[in-house]
Formats: sequence, C-alpha cells, structure tokens
Amino acid sequence: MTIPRSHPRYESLVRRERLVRAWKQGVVVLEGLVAQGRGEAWDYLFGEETIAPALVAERAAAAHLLAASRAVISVNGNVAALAAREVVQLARAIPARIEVNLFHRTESRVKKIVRILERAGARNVLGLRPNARIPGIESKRALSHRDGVFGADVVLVPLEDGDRAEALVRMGKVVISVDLNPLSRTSQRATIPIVDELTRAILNLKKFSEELKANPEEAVRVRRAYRRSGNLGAGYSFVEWRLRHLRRGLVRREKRPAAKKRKRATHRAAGRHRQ
Ligand code: PTJ
Repeated sequence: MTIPRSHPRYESLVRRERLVRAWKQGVVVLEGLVAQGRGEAWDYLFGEETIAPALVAERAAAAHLLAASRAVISVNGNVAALAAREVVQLARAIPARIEVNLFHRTESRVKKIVRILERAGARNVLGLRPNARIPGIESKRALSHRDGVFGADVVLVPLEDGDRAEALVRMGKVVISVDLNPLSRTSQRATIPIVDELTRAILNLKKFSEELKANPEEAVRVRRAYRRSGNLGAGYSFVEWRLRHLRRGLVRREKRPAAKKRKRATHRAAGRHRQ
C-alpha cells in the first residue's frame, strides 16, 4: 500500500509498514508488532511529536554517552527494522559499539539483524558469539558480550524489557531507555528514561551528541542538571495537560448548540424589541 505523504499520520503508518515487512522477513517477532501498537497508542496521546521533557532527557543521554568510557547500543528486531541507519550514524558520532541482543533470540534472527546493520554501514557488530551472562536474568536476553553490553559503563537500550533494564542498573551501568510508555517498568527503572518514539529519539540523540561534542563544558552542565524524577514527572504533567485539553474541546463542542440556541433567542428578542 502506498501511503500519501499528505496523510496526517504518514510517519507512523510508514513505520508500521516497515515493521510488518520486517516481520515477514523474520527480523521482527509477532510480539514486536504488538509492542509497536502499544507504542503507537502512547504516541497518539503525545500528538506524534517529541515532547519537551523527552528533549531534555535526550540531551542528558547524549551527554552521558559522550562521557562514557565504553558506550554500547543494544539493538533488537524492532530497532533494526525501524532505525538501522540512524543507529549506525549515532554509534559513529559517539563513538559506541553495537550489540544485537534479542528477547526472542534465535541464531538466524541475530544473523539477519547483524546483516541489516552491516548493510547500513556498521562494522564489528557484536551479538553472534556472546561470552558473558547478565546476572539475575533467566531469559536469553542475559547472553551478552564482555566488549558489549556486559562490559559497558553506559548502555542505550531502546524498546527494552523491564527485567534487563533493572539488571543493568543493578550492575552499576548508566541505562538509557527509549520507550513511549512512561509507565513501563523500563521507564521506571532506567537511569535516563527517554519517553519518545524510537526513530525521533535516535535522530535527536545524534544531533545532541554532535552539538555537545563541540561544547564539552555544556555537556558537563547538562549531565549535572538532569533530574530523573523531575523529568518523568514533567512527562506525566504533559499527559494530564493533553487529556484536560481534549476534555475541554469536548465540553466546548457540547456547549456549542446551547450557545447557538441562546444566540438565536437573543436575536429574536432583539428583533421584537426593534418592532
Ligand atoms: O526483537 P526481540 O526478540 O528482542 O523483541 C523485541 C520486543 C519489542 C518484542 C521485546 O523487547 C518486547 O516484548 O518489548 P515490550 O516488553 O513489549 O516493550 C516494548 C515497549 O516499547 C513498550 O512499552 C512500547 O510502548 C514501546 N514501543 C513500541 N514501539 C516503540 C516503542 N517505544 C518507542 N518507539 C517505538 N517505535
């Protein structure tokens, strides 16, 4: 299906199409499509735009990635399908290593995702021969590389599950998540939760990384100024404001006929008065 560019939800529909295509190729799992649907619902609430608190978190995250000794970006099926090129560009800008790490891990999926990343320009992608386990995780997501997520001091984990985010924080790492759901366990547990759509977030991270690289003093200030709870709280306030705004719109629409009636009555009365 070709989606017309003029469609108000063009970007979102293109992302959905891309994921379905990747699912047919065995890159994305069925659960990945369900996750996308959940993400879309939140994004709809945010107006399908990056909200101000997310921009603040993205800037802080970029500053932390730049300050890392060993920055690593974790890539799963959805991330590869939606933003392979952008992830590779971000990894270059920092610089960071990339590790393919899957919740629903199979060798064939890892290979496919490594190939997608290499085609997007990545070199030395980790993931095929894990040599460490993240403590406290039962699933195959525990499998990791000493040079990758396991040994990193700062990890970017887009579309993560709560268990691993929690385990990585327990290991003392700075965990940067990207998840549109501000209530998810991942957003609750990450050191810097970014509540934004993945492709927008990765592009912003790259932009902020380049900007802060040129201004190290500002990068230090941004790292110090970031407050996790204040930032998440600002996100919740945005949701409250948006719902109130929508409700007011409804009330106004309901009131309009009554107002019209009142206007007509006034008009009639004015007419009578003139007679
Ligand atoms: O490729 P695999 O095997 O590693 O599996 C990947 C999935 C995504 C299936 C797996 O990590 C998973 O089940 O994740 P969850 O627990 O469903 O969490 C995904 C979260 O990402 C949800 O809270 C969604 O709201 C959010 N999400 C979905 N799409 C996007 C998103 N957040 C940002 N941008 C998106 N495009």
